[in-house]
Amino acid sequence: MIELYHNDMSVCAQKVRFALAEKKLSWKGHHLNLRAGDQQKPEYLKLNPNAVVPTLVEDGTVIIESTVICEYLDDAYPEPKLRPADSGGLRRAGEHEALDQAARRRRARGDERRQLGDRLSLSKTRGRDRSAGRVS
Ligand SMILES: N[C@@H](CCC(=O)N[C@@H](CS)C(=O)NCC(=O)O)C(=O)O
Repeated sequence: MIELYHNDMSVCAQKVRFALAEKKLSWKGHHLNLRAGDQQKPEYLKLNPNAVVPTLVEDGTVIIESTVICEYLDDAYPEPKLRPADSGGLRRAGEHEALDQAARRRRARGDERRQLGDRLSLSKTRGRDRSAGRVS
C-alpha cells in the first residue's frame, strides 16, 4: 500500500499527487498541518529527518524528496511514463527541475528577508511607541 505524508498547500506534495493521479494509483493520505508544526514531531522526523513534506511509504520503504518519489513511482509503475524516453527530453526535464529548485531557494531567501524586514519595522514602531509612552 502507498501512503503519502503531505499537505494540501505544498507544491512539492502536489507534484507527487499529480504523479499518483497520472498513474491511477490508489494511496492513503496522512495530512500534516505545517502551521501547527506536525512536520517537527519526533514520529514524523523518523520518516523524514528534513522535517518537510512529502514523504512516501510503500510496504515499509520510506522515500523522501518529491523528485526522487516521482522517479521511484515512474520506475515502479512504468505506465504511463512521466519522464521522456530520449536523452534530449531527459536533459530538458533536469534543467526544469534545476530552475524550479533555484526559484524555490530564491523565494525562501526572499521570505527570510521579508520576515527580517517585518521584524525590523515592528521593532522601530515599538521603539517609537515606547518613547511616546504608549507601551509599558
Ligand atoms: N526538496 C524537498 C522540499 C520539500 C519542502 O520544502 N516542503 C515544504 C512544503 S512545499 C515543507 O514541508 N515545509 C515545511 C517547513 O518548512 O517547515 C522536496 O522536493 O520534497
